[in-house]
Amino acid sequence: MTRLISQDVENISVDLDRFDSLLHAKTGHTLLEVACHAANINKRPRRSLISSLKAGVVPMTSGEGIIQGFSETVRSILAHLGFHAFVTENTDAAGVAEAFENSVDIVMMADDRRFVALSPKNCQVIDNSVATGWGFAAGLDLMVGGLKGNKVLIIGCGPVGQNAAEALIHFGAEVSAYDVNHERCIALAKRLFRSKYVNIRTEKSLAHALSNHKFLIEATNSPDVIDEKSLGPGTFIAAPGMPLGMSIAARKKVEAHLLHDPLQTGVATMGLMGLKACRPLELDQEIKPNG
Ligand code: 2YH
Repeated sequence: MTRLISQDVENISVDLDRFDSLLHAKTGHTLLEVACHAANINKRPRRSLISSLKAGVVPMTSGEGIIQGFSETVRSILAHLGFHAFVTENTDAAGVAEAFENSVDIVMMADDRRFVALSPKNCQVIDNSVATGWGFAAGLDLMVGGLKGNKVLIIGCGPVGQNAAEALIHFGAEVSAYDVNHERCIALAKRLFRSKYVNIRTEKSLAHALSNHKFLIEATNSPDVIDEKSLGPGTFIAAPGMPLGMSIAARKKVEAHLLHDPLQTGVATMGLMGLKACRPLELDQEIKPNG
């Protein structure tokens, strides 16, 4: 699992409008719309409904400690989408207490192992790995104009890759998976068969798998896994992995069809999943024709 560093997040807050424009140019959709698609929210929620959700972001000093700018960046991504978000003045337990005392709908916090949004009112946990897997799969679905019936290769079967697999199945894709540890592929395939009665293909050779796929999820968290020779000009990649698992030349070759960010898609999807958890009836009203 990758721990972000302050350089990963330092420019995100000031660059959100540009990020959104680029995302729109690649997918035809904004960050809010990609996150809605990931959270299975079919209609863009009213701004007033989004702003009714209060999110407290709590800095956590445990383990390797605070990442400079992390909490403020999470807050700014949520605020960019219209949420009422704030960073608590206190850290750790005191910060959680402060969030509760301010009647938050969700508390967001990350230590070295998990990054979660907790909904105190209905005891729901939204995990960043789940949201990131669904967010990037949703982005790929929108970028290619629908994955239904299309083959998609997942590279890296860790928590984000596993959740991307579930999302891709939901979007109707035919999923193949590769991991340097082939046992992880087998375990994922078995789990998906048990839980969804869906068969996915497990790949032993990355080079062979890449030659057969133009739609990819890169979730390895390892640098330089994919080089430019493995990619055609028509390859589309959603890459939640940090660092990006592509050589500089590979990145340049597919830049126009590459979705990659350290925090934006995952946090935005956590926010929309949080809205769904906390305002289900209001969201339901919005999609009824005369509601
Ligand atoms: O980056 C991380 C972990 N690798 C989370 C993994 C989730 N997939 N955590 C961020 C730690 C933030 C820090 N405790 C802070 O600034 O609050």
